[in-house]
Amino acid sequence: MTAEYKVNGAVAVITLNNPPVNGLGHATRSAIVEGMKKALGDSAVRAVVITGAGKAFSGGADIKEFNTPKAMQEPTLHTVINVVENSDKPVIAAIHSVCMGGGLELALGCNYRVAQKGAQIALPEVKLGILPGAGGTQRLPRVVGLEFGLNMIVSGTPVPAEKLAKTALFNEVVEGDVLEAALALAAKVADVRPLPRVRDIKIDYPNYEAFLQFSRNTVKAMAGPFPAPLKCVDAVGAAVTMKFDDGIKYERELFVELVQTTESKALRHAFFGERAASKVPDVPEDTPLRAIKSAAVIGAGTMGGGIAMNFANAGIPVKILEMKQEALDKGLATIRKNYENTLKKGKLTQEKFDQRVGLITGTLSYEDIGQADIVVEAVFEDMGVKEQVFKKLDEVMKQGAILASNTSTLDVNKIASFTKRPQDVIGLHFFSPANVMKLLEIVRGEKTGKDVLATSLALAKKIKKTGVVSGVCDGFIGNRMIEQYSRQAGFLLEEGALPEQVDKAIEKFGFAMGPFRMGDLAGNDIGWYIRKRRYVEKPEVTYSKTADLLCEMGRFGQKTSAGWYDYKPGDRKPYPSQVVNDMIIKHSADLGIERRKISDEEIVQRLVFALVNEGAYILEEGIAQRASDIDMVYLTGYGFPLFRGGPMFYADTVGLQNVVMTMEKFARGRHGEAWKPAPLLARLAAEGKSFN
Ligand code: 3H9
Repeated sequence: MTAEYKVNGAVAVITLNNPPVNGLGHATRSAIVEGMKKALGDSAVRAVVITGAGKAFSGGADIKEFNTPKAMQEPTLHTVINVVENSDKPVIAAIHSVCMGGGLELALGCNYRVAQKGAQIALPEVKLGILPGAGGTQRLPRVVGLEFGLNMIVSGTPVPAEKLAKTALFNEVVEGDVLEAALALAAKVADVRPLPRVRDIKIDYPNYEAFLQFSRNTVKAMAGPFPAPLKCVDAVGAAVTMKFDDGIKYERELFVELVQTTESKALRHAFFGERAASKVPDVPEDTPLRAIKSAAVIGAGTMGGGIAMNFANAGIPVKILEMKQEALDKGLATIRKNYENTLKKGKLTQEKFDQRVGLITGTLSYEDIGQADIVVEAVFEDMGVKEQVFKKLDEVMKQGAILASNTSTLDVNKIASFTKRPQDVIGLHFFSPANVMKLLEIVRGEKTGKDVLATSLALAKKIKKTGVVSGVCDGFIGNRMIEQYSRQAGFLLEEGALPEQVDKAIEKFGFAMGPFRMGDLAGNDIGWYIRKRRYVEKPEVTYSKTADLLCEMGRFGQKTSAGWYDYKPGDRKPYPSQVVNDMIIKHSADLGIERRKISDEEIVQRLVFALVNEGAYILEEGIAQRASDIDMVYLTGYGFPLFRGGPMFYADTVGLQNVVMTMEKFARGRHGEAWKPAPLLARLAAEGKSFN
């Protein structure tokens, strides 16, 4: 039963029991209405308490039901709340832990609310691209005020119950057992009439028009491509400008409109994608974890320093190993400076600053790191260097320590073979800047132990990263796909586009940064170095030599104040470069290519569908476990626009048949061989199916 009914003296207690978070799916909604009917029909019952079992009062509507017939099936959440609000016996919500979305809307339909201190209260719908659709926009401002209510609804940020203790949202906020407190209140109010209802409260805000206009302007500037935040303002506005029932109707219309938008579907896809990524079918959830109480990082460069900061931020002491004192001092000084900047911006307290800086120490000796529970190697990307490091780690590290490599492309199985304990070896691929970027690619070697994988996934959570598991292949999920994207970017230059056009087109699509601006930021010499190795190994793969020519000109990017673009000293703004554009045009002529005008649409399709096709190979080969894992890699590590849900989700929204048709068109052009659809993509398209 998804909600239990019990009578406790003269009080009926309805306990939501739909783990994990008492989502208000159809079965739970029906059970609440059943419970209410029983309570109203029982003359011995004088009041009703609604509470939640387990770790939540309620996390809200069941998001999985959205866009399915069940979402609309009676009793809808509106009906449930109407039954509660129209009850002629007082209904009291007893709230603990989590009270969000539809859960809070249900509580707002009750006559009284008692909360436990620490309970997280929120209307987080906006984060899913929708708005509270069961009265939240109309009722919350009536109890916490127009401004505070609007802020909660537009931001979706949880507020601890005690911060709302003085508002009309809660009759009581208690330290102890909330059910007991609710039962005591029920006894007190059982005969009080008329029953207080939130809908009857009038919002008193004389200057509401100016406030709403100000809110619209502010929210518009912050909402980006998402329609929901502005609609939240409109709906909250209705709480002051319309009669209650009209406001509810208006809110409903906006909700129905938003729930169908691609932006909302993309956000919900990312919500579930993030949670799915932490699950590995053959690694049970109860796999015993290894304790990670201390860490070591090899290499005090930008990457090593960033990785070390992650551990320190999570309260884990970390030792950084370097070969030379000078490099170590430089690395430690950079870390300190990073923290100082955060301190200066007021984003870190002095106490936290001291604590974090204090957790990071340096050493020049391998012997000093031997007792660490995990070591992450972040040395030069070369198999010979990795071999030396892992052989040494095998000698010095205690038994049971996790030996991780931050390699971005190299074979983790081979790295593991340098040790006598391949079960302890795993890839932990951080993205630069490692203390900021959310993505952590967790590369599972053939022999990686299940406990090592489970511990790495748990560690990702602890250091606030999105951990995504990848199998071993050249470049893993992210870089293997980006190679195809970069190849297309190069071909576009040869065929007629210039860097600025390519960057602008893909940035307009929503990418944080186009491929050429990104190259200039990361350093074009890094790709040059990788290409030299990669294309010697795979001579059959064609690629544009434009990027090599650029590097031969010494234009490595921002660090040399010259890359695809020109840069002025102390200024990161890219200026189109005449010499580079001349070089590109000359290169086309040398190849005998007649340059043509390329549309922005073609640019976007070639870059994004190149990702999609490689993603389909990766999925079919089992390198990624599921399409949403690939999307999470791109959303959290490569600046793919969130409102488009990731490359695989985006392809689904375009329609895989359309994707394949467009690829067939490209296959007839230059380097058409790159456009052979991956078998999985071809099959799904032919069957009218999608990746997700
Ligand atoms: C809404 O209410 C609309 C109404 O206004 C109008 C309707 C008409 N539905 O995050 P966790 C699952 S919209 C379905 O790891 P935590 C989640 O997928 C809703 N499933 O735990 C995961 O499943 P699995 C507004 C849900 O303790 C498991 O629960 N509400 C829902 O770190 C554990 O999740 C929200 O937006 C749901 N609503 O955090 C709240 N919520 O085990 C969204 C969770 O299979 N939820 N699941 O991977 C959250 O923010 C967090 O999950 C919460 C718990 C804070 C509740």
